Amino acid sequence: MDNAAPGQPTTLFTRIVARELPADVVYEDERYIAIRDIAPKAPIHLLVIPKRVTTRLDEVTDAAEMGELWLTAVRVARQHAPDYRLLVNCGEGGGQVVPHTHVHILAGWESGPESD
Ligand code: DGP
Repeated sequence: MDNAAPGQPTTLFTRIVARELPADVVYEDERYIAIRDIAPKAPIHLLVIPKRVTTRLDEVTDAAEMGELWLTAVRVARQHAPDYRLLVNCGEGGGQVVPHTHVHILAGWESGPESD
């Protein structure tokens, strides 16, 4: 499936969307892809990635787009676990490494996030 907006910058994640790099894809629609994180920090660790490239979450200024991102993250999370944590790292100082907006889904602990 193509990127939602042709001519946008290439990122690690657009290369995954374009299938130029391998990934374990757990969900995809016209505007989003969800993959398993390559270095999981929880028994279930997924990334929900908008195909329209923004560098970081606070560049998403449209309320509908912001809402759709979170609704998609919730929907994907619920497909994998009854309880979960959603997390966004925003900027290097916030722990962001890949400069393409994404929501982490963390789940699957036996008794909550601090149990591992
Ligand atoms: P962040 O720090 O919020 O930018 O998170 C980036 C995440 O992306 C980090 O948890 C590791 C993951 N990641 C990095 N490179 C790859 C990759 O090539 N494939 C997959 N599936 N995940 C990756």
